[in-house]
Amino acid sequence: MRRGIHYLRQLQAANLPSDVIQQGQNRVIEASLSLIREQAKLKGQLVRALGGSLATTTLLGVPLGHNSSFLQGPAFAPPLVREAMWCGSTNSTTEQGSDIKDPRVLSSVGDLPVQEIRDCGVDDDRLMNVVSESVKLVMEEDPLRPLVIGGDHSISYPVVRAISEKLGGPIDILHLDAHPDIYDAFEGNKYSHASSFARIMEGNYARRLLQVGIRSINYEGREQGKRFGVEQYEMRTFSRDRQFLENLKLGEGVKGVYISIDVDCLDPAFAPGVSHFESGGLSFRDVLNILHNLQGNLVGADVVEYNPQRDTADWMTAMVAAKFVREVAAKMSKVSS
Ligand SMILES: [Mn+2]
Repeated sequence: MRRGIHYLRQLQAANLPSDVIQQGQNRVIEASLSLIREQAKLKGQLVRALGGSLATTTLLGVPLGHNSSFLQGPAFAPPLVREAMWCGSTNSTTEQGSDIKDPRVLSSVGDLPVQEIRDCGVDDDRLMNVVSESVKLVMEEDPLRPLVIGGDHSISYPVVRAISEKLGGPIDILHLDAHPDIYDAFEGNKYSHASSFARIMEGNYARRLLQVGIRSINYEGREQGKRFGVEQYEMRTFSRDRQFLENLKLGEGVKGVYISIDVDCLDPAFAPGVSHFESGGLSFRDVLNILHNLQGNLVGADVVEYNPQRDTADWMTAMVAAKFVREVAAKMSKVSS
């Protein structure tokens, strides 16, 4: 059972009453959220004491891979991305001059213990709510703003939902991906990584959804795109669209801008450590040009679908994902020196 729950069956086999199991699950979830909450409180206090920050990007790892349709390696991504961010082969200054060693630019609340929660038999309806709760705990602490390290793309739904609910209205989303991830329920799974943007659009959490890098899309993907008014920019017309995409202004009249980066938006030549090799993609510089020139108030972001089990021996794609995280972090933070 791929999406199955490993230890719960053993618990049931031991004839434990369901209320015992449920109370245990509640305690594990509460303990998990306490760890995130206390880290967020401490980091918020620290940043406020230092002063001068209107927005501090805060990393939250969500090591969840079981909603993938093909491989589940993204569950192992967050620690490797974190490690690559501080790799001694490079320095801590981003291309536009922010220093990610400044705790007002970049902070962290650690990783949500997704596997531990699942091992207690918690189902996805509940797990997705826990992901949302963890994002809200970060946002409780002004000026922290969440940058989530996935995980497969299913996490974008609970993350965007949390941000929209917390801010009290829809946001604009810039979604970089080879795939539109907008199936109604891929292979019957409404939480599939291929369905996250259908859930987001159904919930009215986004006003505009711009999908960039698309090159694996079928009839349902296009129909769902039309149904939800999605702006789909396909790779086959990228040379024509480039000018527009490198001058985006988003988020005006709504609560802000969210950026979701699936590492497979890149051509696999640039990023082999992904589950779905889809040739004909963006270069890393194409994405940075779009990102650096984007005008808008970033309120959250994710970098998802890095799959360490597909990476090269020298962790090349971990460095790619880490640079995305660093550059997005610099873009989202607002620090006066
Ligand atoms: Mn993708």
